[in-house]
Amino acid sequence: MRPLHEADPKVFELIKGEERREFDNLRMIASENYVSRAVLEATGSVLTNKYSEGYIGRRYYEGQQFIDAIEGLAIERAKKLFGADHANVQTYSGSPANLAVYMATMKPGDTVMGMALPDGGHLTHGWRVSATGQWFNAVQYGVDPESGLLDFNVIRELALKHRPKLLIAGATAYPRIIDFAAFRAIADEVGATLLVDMAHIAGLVAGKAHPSPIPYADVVSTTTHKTLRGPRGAMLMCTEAMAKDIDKAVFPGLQGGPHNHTTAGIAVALGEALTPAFQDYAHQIVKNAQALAKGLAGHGFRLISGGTDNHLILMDVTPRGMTGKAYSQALDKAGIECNYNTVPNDPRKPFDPSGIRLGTAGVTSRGMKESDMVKIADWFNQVVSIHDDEAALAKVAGEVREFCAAFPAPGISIK
Ligand code: DSN
Repeated sequence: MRPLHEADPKVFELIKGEERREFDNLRMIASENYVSRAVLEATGSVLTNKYSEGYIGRRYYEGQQFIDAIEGLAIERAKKLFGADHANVQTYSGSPANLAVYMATMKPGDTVMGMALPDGGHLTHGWRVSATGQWFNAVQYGVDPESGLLDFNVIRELALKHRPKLLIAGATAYPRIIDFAAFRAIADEVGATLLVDMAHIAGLVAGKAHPSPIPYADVVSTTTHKTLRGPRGAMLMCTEAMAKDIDKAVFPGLQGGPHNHTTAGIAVALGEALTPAFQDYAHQIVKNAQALAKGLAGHGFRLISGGTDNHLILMDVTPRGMTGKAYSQALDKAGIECNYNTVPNDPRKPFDPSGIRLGTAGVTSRGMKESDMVKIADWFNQVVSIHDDEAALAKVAGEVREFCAAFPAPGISIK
């Protein structure tokens, strides 16, 4: 019955250290956020004790009186929030969710077409080191190297040539609105199932700050922990026509028992996303990203596609004399967290590429606004000139810490 700090002080101290770190730093990794206290409580609940293989009313274990109701709430809220016909909230995370769509729509060796990882796609969109690139015939499209934009003439030509069974739209590092209608038209022309992976932009879609893929896609996959601001997890939403195949692919096709504590956290996050305040939040994320983009461009950084329509910025830092890795490591020492990233047509290797990727979901959750982005852009600029001066970087980290202290962080009790 002992609390964690008594039962296992080592783990307790490490968690406290991470909490402090998350409070003191500008967390600008585009796929991260801060969940609410309520989501944390649901995720850290006794629901972790329960097995419930199967679906509501058809389980392989007894004692589902509360689990069925929790899963039902998550499903109803997902359907309402996104206007979907059907939702499956059991997938463990984004990669297994995408794999379930492969299983529901293809046999090994069939052709999938998705966005290449170095151009902003995801591993599970058919990249060669992933099971999706090894077990399927993966054809990859990219972005135009000059504009950084999707070129639908090229994508259409590729689809007509290879006739994929599954066409995937969606990205992890694409700063512009994705034209889902254009993908739908290509899928129809070649007879492909259209999967939209909206993991990065789900919160923006929920808050009506980005067009929804639901009217266009046969299946939509999403993680729940990025702009949507829920626990680490994922969901699949699809048409009635695909519901049975999707559910069968998730369980028993790929998974056993769902993680019920995560399902409860997802239900709570979806409830939060259904409020008017979440719409304001989603729009503020975009306003902040645009203000930050303007500030960074003003400091001479080369922004891929020239700016952003969503929560993320991808920029080539080599014109400022840095590589992505050295720069992101220097930023981390200065209390600003992002990740190094390839840029379209990157001449450098993925482990030390030309760019960095950053996002505004986390800082917006702390209540930061456009004027704060100007200050943050100035720090990005300053870190270039002091990147190998440990003392100067530590001084900026101190300023960042002081700045962050004025913004409460959801889920974190430090004040
Ligand atoms: N790994 C995630 C990201 O950082 O974008 C995508 O799943």
